[in-house]
Amino acid sequence: LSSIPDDANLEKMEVEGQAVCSASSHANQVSMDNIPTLAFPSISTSDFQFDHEKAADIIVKKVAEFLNKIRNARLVLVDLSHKSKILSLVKAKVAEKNIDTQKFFTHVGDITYLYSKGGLQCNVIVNAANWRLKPGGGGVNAAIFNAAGPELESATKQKVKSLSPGNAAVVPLPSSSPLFTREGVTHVIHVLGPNMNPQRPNYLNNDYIKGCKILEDAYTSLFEGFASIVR
Ligand code: AR6
Repeated sequence: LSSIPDDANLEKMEVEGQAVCSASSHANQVSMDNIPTLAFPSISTSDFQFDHEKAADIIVKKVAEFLNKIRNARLVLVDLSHKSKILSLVKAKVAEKNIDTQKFFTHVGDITYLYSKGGLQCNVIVNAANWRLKPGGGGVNAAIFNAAGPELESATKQKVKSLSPGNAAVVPLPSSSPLFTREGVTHVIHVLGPNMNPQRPNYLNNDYIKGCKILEDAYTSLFEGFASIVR
């Protein structure tokens, strides 16, 4: 497989407000489109207030484990801003490890517009959900349920009623969903991470022994969910 635009290029393209622009980068992008790709947000580090440094360590560890097991797949960590602290931390930690940067990279953009605005084809996206799997609320959960339309809500209800912290649920997206037609997303994986926000359910009261274990479990189950789609 030829190379894809690296993270710096993707970010540059974003800064310039353009989709994948040059002919060569477009060709490279297209050649990578066959590889199953999972886009995921950083679980628990915004509304759930989980420590960024600890989360970054866990992301890098779990990504490395996944890539050692599954060869024909790529993972993309997504956040909305170039100033994202979690993206910077993960990038710095990845640089110290032997991780294939074509198989794992970061991307700045809205996870619900990866193809149409970022030129990045991702067939599976992850949602940092709440335990009731309710639309709305805020953050990436609200964005994904809004973008996917009522199809995601009904498909989710058929599959699963609630989630406990550290668990994930794979939901096939009906082909009538705008996320399917516009972005090429075939599955959404809902995951519930550990919560360090006293205003939210399952509050862990700063217990990072439990919290780190739950965050590791969350990444394990979401990557396993992705592997079950890829196989
Ligand atoms: N595209 C990409 N990344 C995003 C987007 C987006 N559209 N929106 C947010 N992020 P959060 P949590 C990033 O708060 O901490 C919800 O209300 C964001 O910058 O969505 O796990 C649920 O219902 C951050 O890096 O999830 C739960 O109750 C990451 O996504 C609760 O929040 C996760 O931020 C879950 O909290």
